[in-house]
Amino acid sequence: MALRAALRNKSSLSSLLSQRSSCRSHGRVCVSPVLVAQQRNNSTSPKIKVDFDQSTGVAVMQMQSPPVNSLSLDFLTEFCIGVEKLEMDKSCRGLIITSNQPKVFSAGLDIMEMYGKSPERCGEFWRAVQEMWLKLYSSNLVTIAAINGSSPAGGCLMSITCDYRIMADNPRYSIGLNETQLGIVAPFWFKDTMTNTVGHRTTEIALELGLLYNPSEALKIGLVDQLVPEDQVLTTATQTMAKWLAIPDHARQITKSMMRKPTIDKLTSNREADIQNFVSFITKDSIQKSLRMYLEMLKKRKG
Ligand code: CO8
Repeated sequence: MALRAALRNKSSLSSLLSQRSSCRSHGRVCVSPVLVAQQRNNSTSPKIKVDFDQSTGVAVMQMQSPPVNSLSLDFLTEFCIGVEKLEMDKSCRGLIITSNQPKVFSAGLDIMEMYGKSPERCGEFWRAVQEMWLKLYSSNLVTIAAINGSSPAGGCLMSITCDYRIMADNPRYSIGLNETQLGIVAPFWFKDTMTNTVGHRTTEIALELGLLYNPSEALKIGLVDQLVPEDQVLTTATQTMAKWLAIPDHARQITKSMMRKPTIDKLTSNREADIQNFVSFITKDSIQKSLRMYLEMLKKRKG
C-alpha cells in the first residue's frame, strides 16, 4: 500500500525505497517494516518472479500473471518494485525480462483497468504505466527482452524500452503497437520509443494502422534484434547479456543516457498533463464503447 501511495503521490518509488538508507537514528539504519518484508521476499512475488545470480550480476525477471501477463495496477506496482530493487543493488548489472506464461510475453495494458473505472483510478493506473516506462527506459542496467510469446501494445512498449530484443521464431506470435485497433491512441512517449527503435516512417505506418508484426516482419523493420527457436530464447538472452556486460558500465550507461535522455525528459516534464490527457480521453463515452466492443471481440474470438 505504501508503494501504491508513493506512485499516487507523484514521488518516485526510489524516494520511498531510499528511506532505507536515509533514515538513521543513533548511527543505526532504521528500516521500514514494509521494506523489510519486501526484501526478505525478493525472489518471488505473486505476479513477478526474480532470479538474481550474484556470480554473473544478471537477474532474470519472469512475468507470471495468468492468463496473459496483462499490465494491471498491481502488476505494474510489483514490476516497478522489482526493477527498483535490482537497480539499487550494486552487484546487479543486467536484467532479462521474460514470461513464464505459454504463448504470451505480455498482452499489454490490462484493458479492465481502463474500462468502467473512476477518473481517480484511471489516473493512478496511468501513473504506474508511466513509472514502468521511466524505470526501464532510464535503467542503468543492461536490459534484454526475451520475448517468448505475443507482445501487443504495452507488451511491445515494455520490449522496446529494453536495450536488446530476442524473439521466439514462431509465426503465431506477434508484436506491435496496435492501439488504434482498439480505438485508442498510443501516447507521445509510446510513439517516441517506437520512433527511436524503427524510425519515423515505419512508426507512422505502424501506429496509424495499429500493425501487429509476426517475428520475421518484426526483425525486418528492426522492432526486434534477433529471432531464435523458441527453446533458445532465454539461453540466447543470457549469452547476449555476457557480451553487453563486457563493455565498461560507465561508458555504456552514459551512452545510453545520451541516446534516451531527450525522450525521457519530454515525459518527466509533462507527466501531470499526460495523466490528465489519458484520464479525459479514456473516460469518454465513445472510447469506453470502443473498449467494450474490443473486449467482446476478444471473448468471441476465444469462443
Ligand atoms: N487486458 C485484459 N484482459 C485481456 C487482455 C488485456 N490486454 N488480453 C487478453 N485478455 C483476456 C481475454 O479477454 C481472455 O479473458 P477470458 O479468459 O476471461 O475470456 C484471456 O485474457 C485470455 O485471452 P485469449 O484467449 O485471447 O489468449 P490467447 O493466448 O489466445 O491470446 C493474446 C493472447 C494474443 C495476448 C490475446 O489475448 C490478445 O490479442 N489480447 C489483446 C491484446 C491487446 O490488444 N492489448 C492492448 C491493450 S492496450 C495497451 O496496452 C496500450 C494502451 C495505451 C492507452 C492509450 C490511451 C490514451
